[in-house]
Amino acid sequence: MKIAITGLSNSGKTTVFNALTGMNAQTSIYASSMEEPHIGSVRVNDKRVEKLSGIFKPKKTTYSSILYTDFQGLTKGDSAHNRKVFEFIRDADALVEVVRAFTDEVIVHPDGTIDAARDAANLESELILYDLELVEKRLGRMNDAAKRGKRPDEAEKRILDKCQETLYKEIPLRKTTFTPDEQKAIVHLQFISIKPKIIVINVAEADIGKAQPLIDEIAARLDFDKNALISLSGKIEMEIAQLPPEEAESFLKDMAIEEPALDKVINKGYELLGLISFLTVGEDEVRAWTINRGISALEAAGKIHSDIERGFIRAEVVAYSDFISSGTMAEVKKLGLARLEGKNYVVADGDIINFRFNV
Ligand SMILES: Nc1nc2c(ncn2[C@@H]2O[C@H](COP(=O)(O)OP(=O)(O)O)[C@@H](O)[C@H]2O)c(=O)[nH]1
Ligand SMILES: [Mg+2]
Repeated sequence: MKIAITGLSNSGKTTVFNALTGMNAQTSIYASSMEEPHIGSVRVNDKRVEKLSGIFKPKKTTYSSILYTDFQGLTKGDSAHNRKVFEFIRDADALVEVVRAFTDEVIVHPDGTIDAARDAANLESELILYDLELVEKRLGRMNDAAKRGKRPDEAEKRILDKCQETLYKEIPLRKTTFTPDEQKAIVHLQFISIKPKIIVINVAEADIGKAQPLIDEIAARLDFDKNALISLSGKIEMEIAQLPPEEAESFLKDMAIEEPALDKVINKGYELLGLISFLTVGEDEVRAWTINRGISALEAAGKIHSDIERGFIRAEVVAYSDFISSGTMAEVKKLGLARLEGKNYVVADGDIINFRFNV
């Protein structure tokens, strides 16, 4: 999964990037003209993988991972600059948008004052504007082609009209329901406002855990999903991410932070994107596989290898909790907790799967 961090300059994007990746990229009090993006991969701390690895003692343990990118800030009203930023993040699966709520005289806000709800609204508008340009360019090209006698693809035109209508109302495309066919028809356009978005409110250290009013305000003003709003202190979280795990834990307690930003954002990302994990175990490898909720055992097999999908016979499935309560695979089988499932079985989060296949 690829997540792009975005937001205005000096909102704390790079600080949050460091908090989420444990890296130490240069932050700055000046609006940076960074040309090279920061890119960092981080593993998804899945307790189940850890536990299974302890039991099977495999040669290799593989967690899912997330790729974060941090690029230049967006600028209100500068669509040429923003286009460059959006083109860089157009293949991301989701956005993490940082809005600034901390005050610090030394760190200039590009619009002069601190107003997180205003910034969130402005950023949403920039996403919408970019997509609107994209739609209009596409429709314009279709029109030109029609003038030259080429019959337009009516289905695509209908969907583009629907997008345009939504965007005109200043509604991001993520709030529109598309049929699976419509989704397929527009996926190549790589809209930005269609991507699931998490808004991270970067609060001052003293405001940790006190941002509910701000969360409510932003949710109301943007008609934004409250569940996708997170508040945290980028600065503190960045410090936490640099600490060895034991120290981090006591620091979190001291600061009354329930869950570090790193886990919070990943969990929200999984939830918003509808992702789950299934697990494979053995002496060679214990591994987590990230998939979309609702996919079949056959498709899950294809995630591992196309041969396993092609030669699929059955999926031997054990729920993680059943395995843990039984202790060993032999015990699981004795208790009748291992199931043989067919191609169409819908994989559940935490399924331990052994694919039987024949090539
Ligand atoms: N006081 C305070 N300063 C912060 C916080 N987050 C970031 N900063 C500072 O704000 C400045 C800009 O941060 P940076 O991450 O470089 O912002 P970016 O331009 O969005 O990448 C840096 O000096 C950071 O140390 C925070 O939560 N509290
Ligand atoms: Mg930066």
